Amino acid sequence: MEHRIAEVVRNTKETKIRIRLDLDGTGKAQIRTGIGFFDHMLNGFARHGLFDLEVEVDGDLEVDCHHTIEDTGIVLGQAIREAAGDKKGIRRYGSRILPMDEVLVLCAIDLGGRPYYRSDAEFTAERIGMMDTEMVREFFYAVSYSAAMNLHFKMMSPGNNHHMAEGMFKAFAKALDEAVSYDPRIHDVLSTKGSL
Ligand SMILES: [Mn+2]
Repeated sequence: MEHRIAEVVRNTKETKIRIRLDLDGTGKAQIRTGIGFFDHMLNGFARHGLFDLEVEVDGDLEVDCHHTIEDTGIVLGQAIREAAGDKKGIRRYGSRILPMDEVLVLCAIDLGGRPYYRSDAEFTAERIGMMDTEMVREFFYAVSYSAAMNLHFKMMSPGNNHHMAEGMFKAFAKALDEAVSYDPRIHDVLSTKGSL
């Protein structure tokens, strides 16, 4: 089977970003965003989604982490959309309830071509390492509109903020892996419209 790969480069005055995504990888990651905790999250996303992922970001961290994280979400969403291609034969929907110690988080996605983001995750700390916790929402919101996917999170059991963020990234990885995976019974695009 041919690997579904996308490489996206985006350069602005605030950030320079290159992402290469292989949806049919094995979980190899090379991540460098300049934000340690964010690297940790993207590594977990690649590893647990079994995607091969290269992320190089040169962002205006002298301002704060906002542009770097939001723009990485925009580019990752674009890479997901491009790599998924015409979406023929894929399951389209994916979901996962993922535990991380005391935390339990649900992620559900639909690669149906329309963006929507909803999450009830509320963090109690302002920051995890050098990453502002409010950027978790900004990141996933950017991914959802840029990939044109419905993306929902339910924080079923909140707890340690590191566990909450990491649980969300891993649940997203598992849900996306399912949504882009092939079902041999689906020969065309899984939609009554005929296209996604
Ligand atoms: Mn961790």
